[in-house]
Amino acid sequence: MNIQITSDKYCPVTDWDPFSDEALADPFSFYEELRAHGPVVYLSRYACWAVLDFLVITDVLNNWQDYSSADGVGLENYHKEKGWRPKSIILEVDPPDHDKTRRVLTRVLSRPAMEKMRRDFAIGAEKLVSELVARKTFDGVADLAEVYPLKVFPDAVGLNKEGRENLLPYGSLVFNATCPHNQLFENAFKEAEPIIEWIMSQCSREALTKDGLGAHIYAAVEQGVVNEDEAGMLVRSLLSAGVDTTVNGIGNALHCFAKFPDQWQILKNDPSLARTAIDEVLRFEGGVMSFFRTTNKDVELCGTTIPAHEKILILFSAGDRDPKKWQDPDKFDITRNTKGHLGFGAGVHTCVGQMVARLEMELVLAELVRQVDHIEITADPVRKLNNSLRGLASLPLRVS
Ligand code: OVM
Repeated sequence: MNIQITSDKYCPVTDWDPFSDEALADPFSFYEELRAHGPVVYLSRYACWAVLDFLVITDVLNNWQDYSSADGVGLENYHKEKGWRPKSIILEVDPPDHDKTRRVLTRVLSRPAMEKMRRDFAIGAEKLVSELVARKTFDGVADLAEVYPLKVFPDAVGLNKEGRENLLPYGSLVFNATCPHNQLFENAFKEAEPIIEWIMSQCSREALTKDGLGAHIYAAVEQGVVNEDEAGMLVRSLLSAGVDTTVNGIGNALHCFAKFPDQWQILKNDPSLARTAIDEVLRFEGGVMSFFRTTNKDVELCGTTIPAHEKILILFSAGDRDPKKWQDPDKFDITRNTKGHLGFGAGVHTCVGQMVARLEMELVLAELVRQVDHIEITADPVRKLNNSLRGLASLPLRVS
């Protein structure tokens, strides 16, 4: 990569493309190279700034006043242009608007709902893992990571049984769209219309069962907290953020434990480590690799002046490998203190659905710990490239 320092930006300038296939496939070596030049760099290709250091990232994420989400968390700048879809009323707004919608989802995902999900999801995990263990060889992504969330989560939301094959492509759209209109973006949008249409049709009150998370969102209308349209938009948020992310989470977890059998043995010996193991998977592999913020005013960040209404790329996955924060950051170590990792973000927008994601990952891991001694990779894993998500398309496994 070509790093040049120009005086007008007062920070390193690079033409590196974080959304190139090469960077998305293995971002970590690039982060390291870039980090050596400073915590903030200017990406000339996209006319935006990027932040790499854990502390700088958490400062930015905690300062929603200056670093806004309201102009979108993608490269598209709603201050200047229209987005590809009506913007999310929870992700792409700042307080106080954000707090109102967030409270609705927080309540919908509160303890009684989680306890019900735990009971239902546990049955699904037991059944699926038992089937796969009996088969011995399977694809960790196509047969497990994609199957499990796509069964349990839409059931919990209260979605129709038909059309669920649209959920993953929609996730792919949503997360590819936070970035430039590159080939990945174009591919995701090739046949997008029927997918978007199906998703929107499932967000209405009538389309949902009477007792799922979706119906609970609509209950907030009766309480006068949100209106009918807003309730539909919050269902859309669940469907946007709740599927692809957990598929990758489970796939990445399988990948880590297959790659590092010593860590699998540590987990087998002490299954109570499952929770930190999940956090370490999220730190080590990352979930969402990057999102943007937009400056609300001229700001000074690590000595660099950034004008108002400019985009800043938050490289969560770089922060989670920052050696100033993490000892031996490139080591997958489920016994480390993972507190503060950026796998679910940080600040007011920290993932509101993380208990659901954790639950799914935990139940799958727990079931594997119970039934499997060894996990081994039988052929090269294939990466699934996405502009903001890190995950696999295929992970051939043998378990015994
Ligand atoms: C949303 C949403 C929430 C989190 C992540 C996300 C782009 C979307 O509310 O639609 O991915």
